[in-house]
Amino acid sequence: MNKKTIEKFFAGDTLTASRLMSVVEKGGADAEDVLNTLFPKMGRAYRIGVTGLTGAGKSTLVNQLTRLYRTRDLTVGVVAEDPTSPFSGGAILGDRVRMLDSHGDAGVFIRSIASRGNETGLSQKASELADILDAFGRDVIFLETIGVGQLEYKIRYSAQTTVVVLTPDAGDDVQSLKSGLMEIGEIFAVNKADRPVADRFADDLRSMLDLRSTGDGWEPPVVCTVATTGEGIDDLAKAIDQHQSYLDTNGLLEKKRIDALTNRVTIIAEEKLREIFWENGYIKERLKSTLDDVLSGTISPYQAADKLVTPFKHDMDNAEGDAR
Ligand SMILES: Nc1nc2c(ncn2[C@@H]2O[C@H](COP(=O)(O)OP(=O)(O)O)[C@@H](O)[C@H]2O)c(=O)[nH]1
Ligand SMILES: [Mg+2]
Repeated sequence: MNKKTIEKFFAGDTLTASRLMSVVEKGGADAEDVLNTLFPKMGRAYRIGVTGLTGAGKSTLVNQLTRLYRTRDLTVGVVAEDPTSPFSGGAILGDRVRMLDSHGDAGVFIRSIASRGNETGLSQKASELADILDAFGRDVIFLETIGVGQLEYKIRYSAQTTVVVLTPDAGDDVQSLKSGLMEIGEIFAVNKADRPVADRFADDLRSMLDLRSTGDGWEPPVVCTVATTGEGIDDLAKAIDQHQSYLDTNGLLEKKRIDALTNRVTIIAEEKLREIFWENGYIKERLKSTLDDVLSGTISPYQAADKLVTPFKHDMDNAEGDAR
């Protein structure tokens, strides 16, 4: 990264920040360089994960919360995953439009990433874009992610507080909700509470959460919201404040930081290992010959895979021996 870019970034130039985020989004060596250079300045922002199914009202809620945080004079960054439209392959326009509310306010920086089908990679990208906003000096960063299955589990590692957004959809009861979402929620927003069944849904959710034991002793509150009108937003913000001070007074912020960084290093190391493996000439060569053996029925896929990884395992065993 050149010195001038770094200077401009730290002087608060949004165009430079935006450019660096594009570099990070693309990935590769340049992205690594940016993330390495900015790393010492990361870790100051408070990150709030907002997750839930598409259409639950996450963007609308984030918009309302952003407005509220701005009245507290906090600067805000938003990283939002856009669901990919099956027709255009791009981000659905509506999502961006709804977020336009805060445009023109230099204290709000919104960045959306279109999901490209690579969902595990996406959460990491979202975290890395949040890292940039963190280094850029934003006080609060919202990470809006689409919670599906296992994937949102990873989000927990990059946010201090995770808000799960649910809707009281007709015919849906709490039990049928994806368990993954239930596990990661530190605060539950029952949005679209203008629907008649919302109160019952919230009660069901509360009694279900009562049965759940949380590892860190925090009892996740359930807050009813109507994101379109702003009803319940104050309560939601209050719940976030309470969670933040809970983490703070119980020394859990540091624990989250350790978990997050451990998770990050692990993921990156695995990625690098995979890359090194498949770029290796010997492996490329060996893959062909072992595949021939599998195709002819001489060895099984497991045996073939063993043949590929054995030399690496030897090297690692040696390294382990040397370390002792
Ligand atoms: N009736 C009602 N509609 C809402 C509410 N919150 C969001 N919506 C609408 O639900 C749709 C999806 O909202 P959006 O924020 O884009 O959801 P996301 O996909 O989770 O980000 C939009 O048409 C919103 O206007 C709410 O509390 N009540
Ligand atoms: Mg959205």
